[in-house]
Amino acid sequence: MSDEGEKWELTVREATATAWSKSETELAEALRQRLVVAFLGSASSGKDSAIRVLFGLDFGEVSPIPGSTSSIRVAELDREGQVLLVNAPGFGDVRRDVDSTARRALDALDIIVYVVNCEGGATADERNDLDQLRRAGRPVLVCLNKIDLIRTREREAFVTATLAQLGVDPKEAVVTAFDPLPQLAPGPIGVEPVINWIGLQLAASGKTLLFAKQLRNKAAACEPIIRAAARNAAIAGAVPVPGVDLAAITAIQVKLIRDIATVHDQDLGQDVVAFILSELMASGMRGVVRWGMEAAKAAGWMPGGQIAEGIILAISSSMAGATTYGLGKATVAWIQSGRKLGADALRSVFDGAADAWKTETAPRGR
Ligand SMILES: Nc1nc2c(ncn2[C@@H]2O[C@H](COP(=O)(O)OP(=O)(O)OP(=O)(O)O)[C@@H](O)[C@H]2O)c(=O)[nH]1
Ligand SMILES: [Mg+2]
Repeated sequence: MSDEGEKWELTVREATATAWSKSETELAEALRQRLVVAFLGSASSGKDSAIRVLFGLDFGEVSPIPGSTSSIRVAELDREGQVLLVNAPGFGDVRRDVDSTARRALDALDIIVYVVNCEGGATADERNDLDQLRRAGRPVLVCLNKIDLIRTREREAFVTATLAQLGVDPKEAVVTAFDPLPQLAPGPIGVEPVINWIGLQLAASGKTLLFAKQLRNKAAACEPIIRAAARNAAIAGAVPVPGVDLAAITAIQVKLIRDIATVHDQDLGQDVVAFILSELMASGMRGVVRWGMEAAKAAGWMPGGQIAEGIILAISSSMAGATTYGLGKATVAWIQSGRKLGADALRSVFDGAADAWKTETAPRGR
């Protein structure tokens, strides 16, 4: 290995060691949290189907906790009882019908997923429900479910009209088919946007990891975690190249790798994390740095080799985001390959993802 390569690896190892104990504490804290997610909505709208496709769980076979009634069931999703699911019709005040433990769960709701059956459109009862839930001040995601039953060319107009009827902002809604008819759709629709919305919503309370751990689709579960890390890295704005202060960015990336492992029910040692970081970032970095320079030249930012200070900042922030996103996606690929994926394959996942992030976050109209 070249001198520069060795120096780089040492720097990464030191930065990883520094970030390790902080990430240990943060991980433990995140896993100590409690989470309550409710699936509400009128009869047959698709609540059980949503739970099945998200968590890989047949809610009907989970025994409800005491205090639940047949119409409002509360169940523990994990053995430790930290994650509770509520499954209830949405009409009126659902708290009325339950007692003790179940009521405490309802009082601690973190997220409400309100499932509407597209077939037949929205009803006044649903509008009232949503008004009431919003007044209670909980985040509510509206799923316009069974979209497969609406003709493709009518969908857009239908969705716009239905959301207007319900008084729901399109940003608070996802179009879904949790259990589509096989002849109308090859598989569920809208599951990933639902996971992303909930994951990003839970980031503020630090409960995203607990939620992600319970999901069946681990790659999708990691997406909001990777996105949040990439955004934080972009804010930290440091460029992880040799010679530049690595501390802030490495702390975010070490935490990211450990979170991804946790979602997959795995535990990676400090050595392995340092290895992933130095391997991926060192090899991926050259391309990313080149990209930054090319972009700056193309934009006419480097007249005579001079770069204005503000522009360097803009590039480095964007690179920190892109490399962190690439790192997250490569880590998922590596873990899902049973830790077998080779360096070249990893690098190509890294490059592809970093590029996708750059395209997605590039300022428009330039
Ligand atoms: N076509 C279509 N059917 C769906 C979809 N989601 C659910 N269904 C069907 O709708 C029916 C009701 O789904 P459930 O998931 O049991 O709905 P629920 O809200 O739990 O119903 P209740 O508990 O009875 O209130 C089932 O036959 C599902 O297969 C969808 O996206 N498309
Ligand atoms: Mg049901």
